[in-house]
Amino acid sequence: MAYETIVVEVAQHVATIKLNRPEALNALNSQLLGELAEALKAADKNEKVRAIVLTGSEKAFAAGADISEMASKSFVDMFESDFFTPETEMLLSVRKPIIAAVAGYALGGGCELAMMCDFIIAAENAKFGQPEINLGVVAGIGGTQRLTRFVGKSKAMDMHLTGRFMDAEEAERSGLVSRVVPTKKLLEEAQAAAQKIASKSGIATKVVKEAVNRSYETTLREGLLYERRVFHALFSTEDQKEGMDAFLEKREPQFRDK
Ligand code: CO8
Repeated sequence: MAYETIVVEVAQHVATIKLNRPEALNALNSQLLGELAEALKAADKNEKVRAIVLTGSEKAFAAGADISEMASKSFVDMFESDFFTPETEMLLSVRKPIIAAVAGYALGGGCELAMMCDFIIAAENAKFGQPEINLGVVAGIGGTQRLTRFVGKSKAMDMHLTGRFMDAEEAERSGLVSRVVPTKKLLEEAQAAAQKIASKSGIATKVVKEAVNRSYETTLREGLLYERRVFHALFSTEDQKEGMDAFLEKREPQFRDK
């Protein structure tokens, strides 16, 4: 499918989806989010793809929801269209791991989009923020909930209430991002991480994703029970036998997702 606001490339079992509205710092409008949802669905179905990298430009991952598209909307418009819920729910339904590779601005909906991915690798020039307060609104696709879980109440309140930005170093220190890399190397590092994931058992990576995400949704006791059951269940796979045999035979495993 031909996209106008994103660019998709598949190489070495990794789909790289690049947000591409440079004239608006990748602001998220309905066309972009629709195309992103389509591309994610296609990548999740594509047997050649085993991991996904979502990125933007060096200047902006995404500077938030498109303000020019939203400005004149009424409550009824937002409510009836369930503004961007179906598109963003699509991202949450993807079963393959998604890495957000963030350079430049990740603001408002852009920060929220990055937080919906499985982990974030930040470039040294990354800037995260939830500046919706400056527009007289609040975050709308998870910013008050997810940022709080990542960085704790105090920093989340600070960012949401003052609208200040967090740089890459603070984001790493606060647990928002998994690592910070030189800006010029961002895509290379994110793709290398995705290729590493792609070399694992596709069953185990999907189970990891489900289990870690479950830790946000349930009690510790239920989460531990779930983990124990899926750990036991993986002993029914050929990949478990292959992984453990390969270790004992001192060779690289050849996983077959079976
Ligand atoms: N929407 C629309 N256009 C934008 C946006 C945006 N969010 N951000 C930047 N642009 C446009 C600018 O209007 C400008 O266009 P033009 O050249 O035609 O005037 C172009 O991008 C370049 O921007 P600037 O000239 O402002 O660039 P600077 O380097 O001076 O500043 C900033 C960069 C600091 C990022 C600045 O552009 C800015 O503050 N942008 C707005 C950030 C913001 O408030 N984001 C939150 C938006 S609200 C939101 O995300 C709510 C999420 C709720 C859920 C939605 C689901 C997706």
